[in-house]
Amino acid sequence: MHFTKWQGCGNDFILIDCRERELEDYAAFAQKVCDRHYGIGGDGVLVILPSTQADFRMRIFNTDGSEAEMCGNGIRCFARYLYETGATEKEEFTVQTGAGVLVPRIIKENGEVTGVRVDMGEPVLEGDKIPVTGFGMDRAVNAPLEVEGKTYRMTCVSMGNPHSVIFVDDAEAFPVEQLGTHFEHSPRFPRKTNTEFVEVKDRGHVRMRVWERGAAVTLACGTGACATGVAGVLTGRTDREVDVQLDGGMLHIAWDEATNHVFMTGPAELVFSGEIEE
Ligand code: ZDP
Repeated sequence: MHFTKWQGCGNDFILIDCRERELEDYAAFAQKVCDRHYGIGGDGVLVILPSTQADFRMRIFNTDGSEAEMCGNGIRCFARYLYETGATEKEEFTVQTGAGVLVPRIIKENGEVTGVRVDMGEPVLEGDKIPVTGFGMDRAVNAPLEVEGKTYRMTCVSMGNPHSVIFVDDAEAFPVEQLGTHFEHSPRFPRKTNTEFVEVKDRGHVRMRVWERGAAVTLACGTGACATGVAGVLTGRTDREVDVQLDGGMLHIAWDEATNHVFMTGPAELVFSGEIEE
């Protein structure tokens, strides 16, 4: 099976085109190929499929084989692949995801692709829809969350997938590797959660580290950066446009007041391609 390997801010993916022929077990395939010793290595598998609702459909599987509703860094890689392989000549097109139909736009400078800007749709803030327990249809903003005997303040946002944003004084020093799994598996999150640990530098710049549901520590999370942008506004810490510095690069997030849509802009780079047994 032919594959291409991509990365967006160091968040890396194995991309497979299944428009002609589907795999029997994407979860098992993801667990095998994402392994950094016995497989290709990656934070997840992106699958290209046909769609009756949009130009294309995207599915994403985490390293543990679980399927996520959406992925931000992945959809930029997905879009660049389709544009550069000529699957579409349009610089802006539609993609069906578990978070609805989203719209990536290829960014070009002097004829060269330099990145992708994605209309990520509207953030979901009602507790039961994220889901996080204890809020009904109210928002969870600066709300207490008990983890490992300590109370943190969380702001919860869904970008199709669940996020809990924790503002901290020092992101570099925060023990993400030790505590991340305890946030992911907190009983407050019926579908588990991605967790962002965020230090505000100023109203337009934040430093974010992430523990991802089904993938542990990654160098970047695009939907997480979007959730961070929204949480920064909801808690009065940042403006509606913010640069999010991640371990693996920078993403620009804009939460548009008029449309309530979140726009994410960032890189997408092909690393290599090859063949692998299914
Ligand atoms: O929601 C989840 O289970 C995530 N781990 C999916 C992957 C999210 C991603 N890192 C992103 O950039 O949004 C790809």
